[in-house]
Formats: sequence, C-alpha cells, structure tokens
Amino acid sequence: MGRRLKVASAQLGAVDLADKREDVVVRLVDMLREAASSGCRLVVFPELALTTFFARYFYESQEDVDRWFESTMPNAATRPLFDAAAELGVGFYLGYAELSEDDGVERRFNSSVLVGPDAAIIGKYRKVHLPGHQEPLEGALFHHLEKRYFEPGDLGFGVWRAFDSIIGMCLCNDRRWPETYRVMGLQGVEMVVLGYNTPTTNIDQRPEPTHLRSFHNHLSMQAGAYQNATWVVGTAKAGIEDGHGLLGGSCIIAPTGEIVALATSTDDEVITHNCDLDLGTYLKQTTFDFARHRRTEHYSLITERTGASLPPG
Ligand code: ING
Repeated sequence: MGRRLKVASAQLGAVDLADKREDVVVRLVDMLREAASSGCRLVVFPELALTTFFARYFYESQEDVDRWFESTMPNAATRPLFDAAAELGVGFYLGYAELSEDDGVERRFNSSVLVGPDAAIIGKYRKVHLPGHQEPLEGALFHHLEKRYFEPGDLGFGVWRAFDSIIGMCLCNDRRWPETYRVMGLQGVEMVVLGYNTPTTNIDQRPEPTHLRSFHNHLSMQAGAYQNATWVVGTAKAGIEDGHGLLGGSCIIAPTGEIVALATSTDDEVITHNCDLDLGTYLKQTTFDFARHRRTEHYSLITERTGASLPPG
C-alpha cells in the first residue's frame, strides 16, 4: 500500500465575543483527541480559531483590536493544545491572529502554524490575500476589516516535508486565488491545509443567492486541488457568532478534485479520511506534468500586472 496520511478536518462551531480562549482550546483538544482516537496523524483547525471573527467589528482603538491577537505561540491559553499533541503524537494546523515585533516594530498578521507530532512548530504562514476593507462601510450591518487589522503576509506560499508528505498552508481568501495553489504546486505540494471564516452574507453584493457561498467555497478548493494534483483540507469556523452567520462545509478533497469527506453540521465536527498520498502522482506525471506542459513564456502578465487593464477600443 502507498503512503497514507489519515487527516482530520476539525470544524469549529461558533465562537462568540464572550467566549474565552481557554474554553475554545478545550473544544480544540476534545476534537484533537477524537481525531487521534481514529488514527489521524494531522488535524486541521480553522482560521482565527481562538476567537470570534473580530474583523466583522469596527474598533477605534488599537488596544481594543489587540485583545484578539497572540503575541506568542504557543502561549498560556494554547499550551494545553500543544501538550495534547505531544501526548497523542498528533500534529495540527492552527489559524490565529499574530502580533509580532520586528526590530521594535509591531506587526499584525492573520497567521497559521503547522505543528508536528512532537508539538514543535514546523512552519508558519501569514495570509497573503486579505479580503474586505480598510475603512468601515457607511451603514453596514457588519464589517469585514481584515485589510485594516492585518498586514499582507510576508512569508509567501511555502511547503514543508512533514507527515511523510509535502504540506503547504494557506488561509481562507487565499483559497479563491489560483496563484496560491500553483506556487505550492510548483514546489511539489501533496496536501494543502487551510482554515476559513466565511460570512454567510456577502457584504459587497446583496442579495447574493445563499447557495453561491457554498458553491464558490468548494469550487475554489476543488479546482485548486485538481489543477495542482494535491489534497486540500479546508476547515471552517462555522455557525452563528453573536447573530452573524459563518459558512460550514469543511471538507477533504482528493487530488482528483473530488470531495471525499464533508461536514454536515455547523458545529464542532471532526471529519476524517485516510489519504493516499500517491493518488496525485499519475496526474503530476500526465495531465499536470508542469515541466512538460506549461508555457511560461506566455504567462508574464500574471506577475507583471496586478489589476486587469482592457484592450484599446
Ligand atoms: N473570508 C471570506 C473568504 O474569502 C469572502 C471573505 C467571502 C470574500 C466570499 C469573497 C467572497 O472566504 C475571509 N476571512 O477571507
């Protein structure tokens, strides 16, 4: 039998404003244990898993924003999760708001870490594609202020040899951009793990048919998986947070683009799959043999041009 990695997508239900990190971590540890008991070696938690999706609120003071950030990882609140990982020999991906200090300058990122079965941090990712707005929208019932509260990630899209595989990370809106997967695909990624917090209401487009949110969520990840012959694990923070809906639909997607496991609730829910890490090999050697088929001499606009510019006329 080829290389196998049993992975879990540990979907988290709502985290309200009043919820403490410590209580959320208890929920994460419970799901880690559930995944470990079924033989999983890697557990994928959501984006910003420790707190409510605070980017929906407008805060005047930086102090009020910073209460949602972690200045170290692990820290007192998350230590129980790292300890459980070491005890169980199970690794995990965790999304959180990172407050770091570089040469005395405070920097804020929407980040994730990949943690090994020994609870050591293998790699860190900082969200590149920040959706939403810099300033609150006049009269909006809720906001999406990731461009205000975070800097764009400065670490690029890396991959790491771990769990007998090649693992890549991204976060939420990144999954909608083909460049995200392709940069990792060009590094031989075999499994992309990501978390998301996706509001069920589109702040920019009303009314948007509600089914489209879910369709676009899976379309983006399935396309990224197939076009780069990689597994994709997408884990939601879901449910109603203080009255604001977040999409569920956590899933595990094969390199063929097929969804092989899908959450059915919007609560804490563990879904698993024993992934054949060699399943994407034939695609990497045929349809998506990049070296044989890609024609980079025609792709320059992708990195030279940020926004679209129309032909003359
Ligand atoms: N959330 C959403 C996401 O990309 C969004 C924002 C939703 C953008 C739907 C465009 C369309 O899933 C985060 N946190 O990126």
